Amino acid sequence: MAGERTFLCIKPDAVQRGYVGEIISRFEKRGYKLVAMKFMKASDELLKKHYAEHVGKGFFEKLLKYMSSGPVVPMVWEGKDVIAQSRKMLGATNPLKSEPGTIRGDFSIDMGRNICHGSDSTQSAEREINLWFSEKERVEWKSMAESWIY
Ligand code: RTP
Ligand code: MG
Repeated sequence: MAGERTFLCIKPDAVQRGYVGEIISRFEKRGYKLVAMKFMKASDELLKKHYAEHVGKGFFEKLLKYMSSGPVVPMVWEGKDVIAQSRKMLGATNPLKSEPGTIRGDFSIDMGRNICHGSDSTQSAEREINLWFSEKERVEWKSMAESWIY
């Protein structure tokens, strides 16, 4: 459905390397609609909730250090099949396994510096959107381009 929403988060390495505009641009150009966005440093408390499924794993402390090392750009995007499509656009978790043309495949080479997060399911998307954004921070608006996209 066109109203499907996902949570994406541009990670600290991408902010430092100047890829914020490029990443946003890929989702805009594909035809997805931006619903919410902020620029912030994520607290350990928030990141532990966000990556709850990974707490206790061998790579967790490194992941926490990486994700809290600088500002991030959390966002909500909307559109047809956006959860699955944005994961495809990101590429595989390990950038060495990401196809060229994907965000990770084009801009990264290390698993611990993989540029951008995307929700992996409907349930994760709902949980992550609610975790990072209040209802007031989500902007309800009509895109004038929509009738040319759908
Ligand atoms: P993300 O949640 O960030 O979108 O990444 P993902 O779904 O593709 O991968 P996930 O399994 O959820 O892992 C979350 C992040 O943890 C780091 N990681 N390191 N073995 C490792 O060293 C390892 N495994 C995962 C990556 O930064 C990954 O994106
Ligand atoms: Mg994940």
